[in-house]
Amino acid sequence: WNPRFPEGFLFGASSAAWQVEGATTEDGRTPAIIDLNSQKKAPFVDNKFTADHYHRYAEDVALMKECGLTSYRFSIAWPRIIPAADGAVNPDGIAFYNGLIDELLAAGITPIVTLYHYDMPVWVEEELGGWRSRDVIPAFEHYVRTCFEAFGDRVKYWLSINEQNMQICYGDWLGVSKGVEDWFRDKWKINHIMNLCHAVAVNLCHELVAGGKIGPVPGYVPIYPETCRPEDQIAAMNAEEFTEKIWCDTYAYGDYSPFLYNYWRNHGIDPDIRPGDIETMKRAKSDFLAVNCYRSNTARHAPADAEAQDYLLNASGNKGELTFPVVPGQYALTRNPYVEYTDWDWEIDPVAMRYALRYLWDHYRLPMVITENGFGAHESKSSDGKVHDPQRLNYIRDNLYQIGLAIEDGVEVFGYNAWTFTDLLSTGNGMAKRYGFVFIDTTDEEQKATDDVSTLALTRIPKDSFYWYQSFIASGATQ
Ligand code: BGP
Repeated sequence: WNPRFPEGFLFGASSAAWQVEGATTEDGRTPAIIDLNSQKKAPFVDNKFTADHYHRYAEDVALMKECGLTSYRFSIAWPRIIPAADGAVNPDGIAFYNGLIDELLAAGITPIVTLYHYDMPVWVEEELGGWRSRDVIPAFEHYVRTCFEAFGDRVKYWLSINEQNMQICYGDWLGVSKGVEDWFRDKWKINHIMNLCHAVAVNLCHELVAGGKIGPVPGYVPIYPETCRPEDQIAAMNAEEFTEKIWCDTYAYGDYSPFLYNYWRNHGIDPDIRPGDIETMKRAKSDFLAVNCYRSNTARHAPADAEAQDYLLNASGNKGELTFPVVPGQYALTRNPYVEYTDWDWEIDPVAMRYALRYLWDHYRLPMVITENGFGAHESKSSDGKVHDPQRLNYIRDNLYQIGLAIEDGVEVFGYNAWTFTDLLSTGNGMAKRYGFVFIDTTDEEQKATDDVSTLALTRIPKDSFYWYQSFIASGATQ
């Protein structure tokens, strides 16, 4: 295999503040909505320690350098920067990210920074009404302006909102639907407010960051039709529209698609679009698409009189516990007999990566960077003290191969950031579901049993996939 990646292609890894930092009550950080969501649901664990990246980032960056990473995608925690309703900037929050950014740059690693990855401050939720209220827009604007002014001299790649599509599709799971009475209708108002915040971030970045580039981060899951039955093809198109295309169209064109306007009209939905909104969105031209892609889905026709079924994700890691959704008249998702599944019933389908890149390039002609792709697994140290993760190694290798093919197909991709560098908190499964190139020697139980992070070793142990990625990057893959 001779992968051909363009000169300067970024090989990195990815994380999110609330999943990796810990130190949730330190140095002025106030609670985020996702902290509360994490604590409330088993088997969620709270994020007070996780990988303790907040205190150990220098050690983590040294390991990134050893691995040969050339980029690191991480997020800034809004409640660390603006902890309270008075809008005062927290100097300790600024100092933490300054330290991380400088450490990365000194190691030759390009920072790629997400502005919003699920950690809205609780004060925004309680005092302004969260994503439900347009009052969030000036608060978000103040926060992102602060970030651009503080870090824009050194950070040139910015990401607006992580997986807005997944937040709207799975509102309860990601904490966005709190306080909403009629989710079916009102999620479109929330979505519109998020689009305005995205636009504010794009426009401000272009104004304030010299040479800055910014893009959205859709979570993209290619949808295959189950058979060549024409109705299955339409079902796959419906699923694609309702879970991702609606969002990508809006980012690319600055307006909602005729498909979506039509859907709103047919269902009597008012997304509360006000004069000037579409102009603001149209002015916000993304420089690239940041793509999170892990897997594929398969759709079949669902007649209008089919029984509706919610998407019940597998939260246990016992294979086979997932329940596929049925949306009457639109689509039903189903199992794909041609691919293997992880213990959490995620399709192991590297070809989906090539499909995603081809599809998005064909539709939007925006350069792309992969900001998430990875393999979640149950893991522990083996008797030799090492952590062997052959499934992850194969998965990452096969995904890179498919990216290489997409590039040969003519798609413009400038980087790959695997989820994730060190183990960190999974959205739904705490430390029970691990993704890292580097093992963090701790369990949820150990973290729960203490309130003092200094009692946890949290030793970093590079896994087999770390050494594979290291040799892959060093092998001159960037020719
Ligand atoms: C993405 C999120 C990440 C991360 C990843 C893996 O959708 O952006 O935050 O968690 O999914 O998901 P999980 O942790 O549920 O396996």
